[in-house]
Amino acid sequence: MKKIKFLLLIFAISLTSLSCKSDKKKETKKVNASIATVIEISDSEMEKAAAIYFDKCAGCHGSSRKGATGPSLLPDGDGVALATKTLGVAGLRAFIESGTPGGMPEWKGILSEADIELMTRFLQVDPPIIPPYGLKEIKESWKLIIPVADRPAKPQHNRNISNYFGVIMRDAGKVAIIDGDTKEKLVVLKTGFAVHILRTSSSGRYIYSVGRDGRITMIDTYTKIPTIVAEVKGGFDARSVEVSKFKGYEDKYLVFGGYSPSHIAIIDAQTLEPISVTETKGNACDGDKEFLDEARVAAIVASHTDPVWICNIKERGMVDIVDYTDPKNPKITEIPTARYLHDGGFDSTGHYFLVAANASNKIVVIDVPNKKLVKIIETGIKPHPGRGTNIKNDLGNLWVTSHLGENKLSFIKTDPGEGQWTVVKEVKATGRGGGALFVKSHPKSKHLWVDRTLNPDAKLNSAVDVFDTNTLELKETLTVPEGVDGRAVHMEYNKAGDEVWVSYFMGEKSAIVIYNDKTLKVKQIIQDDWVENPTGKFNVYNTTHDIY
Ligand code: DHE
Repeated sequence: MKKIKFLLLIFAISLTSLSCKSDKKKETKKVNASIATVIEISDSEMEKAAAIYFDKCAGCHGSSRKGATGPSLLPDGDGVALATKTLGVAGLRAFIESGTPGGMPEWKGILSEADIELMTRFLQVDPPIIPPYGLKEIKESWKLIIPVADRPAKPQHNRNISNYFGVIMRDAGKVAIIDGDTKEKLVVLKTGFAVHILRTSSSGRYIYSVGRDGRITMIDTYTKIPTIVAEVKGGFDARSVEVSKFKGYEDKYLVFGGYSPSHIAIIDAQTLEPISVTETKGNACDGDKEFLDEARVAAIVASHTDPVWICNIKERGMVDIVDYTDPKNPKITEIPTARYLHDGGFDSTGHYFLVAANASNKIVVIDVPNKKLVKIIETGIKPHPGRGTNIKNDLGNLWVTSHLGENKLSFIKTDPGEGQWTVVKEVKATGRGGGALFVKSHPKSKHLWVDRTLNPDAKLNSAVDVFDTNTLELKETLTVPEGVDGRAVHMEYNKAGDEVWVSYFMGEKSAIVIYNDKTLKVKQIIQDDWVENPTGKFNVYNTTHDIY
C-alpha cells in the first residue's frame, strides 16, 4: 500500500475565468481511499474535479465538503454522513447520476460520463485547502473603471430606469439590462463566472451583480447604454451582495457575503473600494459545542427602518444584524436560530425578516429593529422561498414559502393577534414531488406564482402554477410556450405589477417569457442569440423597494 501526502490545492478563481490551480506538480498521485481500494487522481484531474465541485456541488455540500443543505462528502465521513470511501465508486455514481428525493438534482446528462467518473474518485480523496483571502487581496482586485467625478450627474437618456430589468445569464457569466417599458435589450455585460443575484442601489441608479467567482460588478444606468463602472473580487465564491438603504446612508455602503472564505466585507458603494472584512466563523447556534470554520454567508437584506443589514450565516444558524454606521468596525449582533440558513425576505411591513433554515425544515422570524428572534416555525421539507412573497386575503397578511423537498406552499400569518407567526394554510401545486425554488406576487396583483424548477418530471419543471391569492386555489398551470424549451425558473413583476417575467433555462431554446398577470396570457417572448440560459431577473423598482 502506497502512502501519500496530499498536495495543497489552491482555489484560484480568477476574475475572468475559473481555474483551480494546484502546486503545479503534474505527476499522478495515488491516494489510499480505503484499505481495499487505491484511488488514483492526477494533479490536472484534481484541478478539473475541484472546478466541477466548486461550480456544481459546493453550494449544497460546502466549499470544504463538510456538508450544509446536502450531507458532508468526506473520505472518512463525519459521524453522520457515510464516508465517501465506504460509498465507493458505485455508491457515489448512483447519487450523482440519479439525485435524491431530498432535492439533489440528477447530474446524468448534465455532467459528461467522464466527469461523473472523475467525481467518484475526487470525492474519495481529501478536499483541497482554501488559501487566505482578506482585505489585502480584495484591495488588490479592486478596479475603479470610471471614477465618480467622471460619471454623469443625471441620466443621459429619457428611459424609465425604475422599470429596467437586470437579467442574469448564469452559464454565460453575463447580465442583460432590458428596458421593461419597451422590452429592448440595452446591453449584455460580462460580469464574471456564474452570476447569482443582482441588487440595486437605494437610489435605483446602480445595479450590482455577484457570482460564484466572488466578483462584484457595478453597473451605472445613467449612461445611455448601461456601463460597468467598478469591479472587485470579495472572495473566491459568493451568493449575495446588498447596499445600505437606511435614510442618510443611501448608496453609501455595500456588503458582500462570502461563501469562500466565509466573511462579510463592507465596501464603498460608489467606488467598490473595500473598507473592512469580518470573518464569520464561530460557534453553531445550538450551543458552544461546535466551532465552525466554514460559516458561509447566505441571504442578505438591507433594512429600510435601521442602518443595518441582516446577514444569514448558513452553517452556524446565526442571523447577524450588521450595524454599518461605523463600517471599519461594524457592530454585529448575533441571533442564534436554526441550521442551515439559506434564503429569505421581509414581511409586508419591512419590520420582520423571515428566512429558511432549510435543513431543519423551518422558517425563522426576526424582529429587525429590536434585533430579536421572534419565532422558529416548522413548515415542510426544505423550505425554499427565495425572498418569499407577501399576499393579503381574509386570513390576513401572509408571507409565503415554497418547498424544495415536498409539494407544499405554506402561508404564514404576519399580522399581530391570533395566529400570528403560524402556518394558517397549506396548499399543493400540481402533480407530485417538490422542486419549487421561488414564489412571487405583487401588492397590485391577485395572483401568486410558483415554479417547480428542480422537480424531476419535465412536465412539472417546465411549467409554472398560478394561484388566486384570495381563495388560495390553483387557477392555472402555465405550460412551456411553443418554441421555448427548458425549465421554468424565477418570476419577477414589472414596476406596475401587471406583468410577470419567467426564465426558461437548461434547454435548447431558452427564453424570457413575459405574461400578462391579469389574463395569464403570453405577452411577449424574448428569445435571441444573446438570451443564454437566463436565471434570476431583478426589476429596479421592486428590488430597490423590496416589493415581493
Ligand atoms: Fe441560488 C438566491 C444560494 C442554486 C438562482 N441562492 C440565493 C440566495 C442564496 C443562494 C444564499 C439568497 C441570496 C440573497 O437573497 O441574498 N443557490 C444558492 C446555493 O448555494 C445553491 C443551492 C447551489 C449553488 O451552488 O449555487 C443555489 N440558485 C441556485 C440555482 O441552481 C439557481 C436556480 C440558478 C443559479 O444561478 O445557479 C439559483 N438563487 C437563484 C436566484 C436567486 C437566488 C435567481 C435570487 C432570488 C430572489 O428573488 O431574490
